Amino acid sequence: MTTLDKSEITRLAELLEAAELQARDVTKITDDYPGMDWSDAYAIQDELRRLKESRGHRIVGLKAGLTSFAKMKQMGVTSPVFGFVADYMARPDGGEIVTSELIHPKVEAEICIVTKAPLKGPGCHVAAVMAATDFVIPAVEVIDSRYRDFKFDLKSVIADNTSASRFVIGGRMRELAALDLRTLGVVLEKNGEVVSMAAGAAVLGQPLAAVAMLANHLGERGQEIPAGTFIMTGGVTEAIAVEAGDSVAVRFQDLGTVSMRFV
Ligand code: OOG
Ligand code: MG
Repeated sequence: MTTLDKSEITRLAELLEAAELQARDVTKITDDYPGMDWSDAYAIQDELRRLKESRGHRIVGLKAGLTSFAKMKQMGVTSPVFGFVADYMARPDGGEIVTSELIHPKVEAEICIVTKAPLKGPGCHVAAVMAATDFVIPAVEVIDSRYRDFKFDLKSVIADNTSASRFVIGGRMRELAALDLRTLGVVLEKNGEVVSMAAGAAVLGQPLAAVAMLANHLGERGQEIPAGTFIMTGGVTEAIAVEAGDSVAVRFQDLGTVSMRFV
């Protein structure tokens, strides 16, 4: 049950989508709706998804966010959030990202998987995720909160589809059995300088735990993760602000490098 009515949910989804498409920030929606709850927040995100699908966009992946201690500390929150990525957000490895389309972009390094079997909560755990993992692939997510100064609370950021904006899949795919995701090192470079490093364990002790949480979150709502789903497990380091002129390369141990230029 939501506390907001259907017309308010639609209005807020339209407001957030307009902010995204026009690259204009807005104040966080909990300022106007302090009583909104978790189901309102996800209902607004679901409406945002419907708006995109109704315009012919396809949802091409799911994401967990705020799954590492570095990110939770950076954003001042204490629990993960879940969202989606759409086809128009994808950019090629080594390609350009146009900053005039964005408000205040930041990059984050993400360990991702593609599933080969459905995952359904409640009760989904890391071993079930292992059994359902087809392969591991690295990505860089460009997040761009629609909220002024990137300041939000959890409900506002969920409604804003967890700041999803652009993503670049790159490097090379590997079988899960060939990797130790916990010790997998990640080095994030901006303009040739190392700006952040971490290992996979930064994400909930084991990045696959983020996928189990996502399956359990969807399970509560009667949904599952279908086979063949691309899933981003959340930034391993804090997010790094970028602007036009910056180039970013993220080196993932055993998974290659993902790079892009901001123009
Ligand atoms: C929320 C999105 C977080 C991640 O990987 O932690 C996210 C934000 O920090 O704006 O995508
Ligand atoms: Mg992310």
